[in-house]
Amino acid sequence: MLRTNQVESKGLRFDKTTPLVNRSNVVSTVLASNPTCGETPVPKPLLDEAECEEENHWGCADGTCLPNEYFCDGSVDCPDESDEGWCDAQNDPNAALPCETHRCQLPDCFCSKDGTQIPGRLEPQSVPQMILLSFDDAINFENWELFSQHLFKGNKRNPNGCPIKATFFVSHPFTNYQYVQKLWNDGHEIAVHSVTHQGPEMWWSQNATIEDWFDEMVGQANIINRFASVRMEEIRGIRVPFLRVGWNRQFLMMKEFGFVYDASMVAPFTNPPSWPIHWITMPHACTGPTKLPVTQLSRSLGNCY
Ligand SMILES: [Ca+2]
Ligand SMILES: [Zn+2]
Repeated sequence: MLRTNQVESKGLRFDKTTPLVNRSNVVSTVLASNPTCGETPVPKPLLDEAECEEENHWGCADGTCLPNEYFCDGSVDCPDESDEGWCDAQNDPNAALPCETHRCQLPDCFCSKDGTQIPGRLEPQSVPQMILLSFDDAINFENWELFSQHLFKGNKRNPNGCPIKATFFVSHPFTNYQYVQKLWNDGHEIAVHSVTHQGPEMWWSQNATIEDWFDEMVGQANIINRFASVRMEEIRGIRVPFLRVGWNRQFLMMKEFGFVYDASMVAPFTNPPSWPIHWITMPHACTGPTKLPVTQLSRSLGNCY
């Protein structure tokens, strides 16, 4: 049970007994606003037009040269704030380039224009099928019987004879951590799905700051560690509520904390379905943690994330 000592951080409120989020490593962020009526517009950065001497450096609007990864990383670095003033998911100088298969060659790069190509030009019939079973939201008495008495009773097995396991992306409201601990002890993976699961949906993509991302995801990792005794180093993945991927700020938080994968991106319904990696419209810089896209296999299933 969580209790006493209510603490507030911007956009997030939860009870705790001791600090659950270690803020010493948190990158402080003030995103400059894009120019709007009545405000002094943030000047546009020069980027490669600044002709910086050092390799991989770009120019702020005032000519200051900085490493190119500082542009649109969610924290202000240029003296004139121009590195963060012209950024969104469509305008990011570090965004992944469009797929050009002749320039993107293994082992350094792989892309597929329609999402159906398999690395190494393998045929689908010769690639072993692997099924990832995952669930998100609360774990409590309402779904415990389904998990313990039906899906994971031990009678469904892999080809090698081992019982099947799943990944549970756990959000805090209504979760009973006794069940989370039991699932982990039984060999399932426990991962993070935020503390609040708050709406509106687009808050996750557009408004959440890096500090909000730390509060929500690292905060939930700490809660799982404390109340379900799951080892911190074994909490590796996150899924964003409503699958609303959070652009660079989400991935910067993941990199800083050490989350190794995200499972929030959705590949649209196609037949044949998209091969697992489908990068063409990835809305953030092409670095950092692995992405495990969620592929829609049927139109008939409801969507409730
Ligand atoms: Ca920056
Ligand atoms: Zn959810």
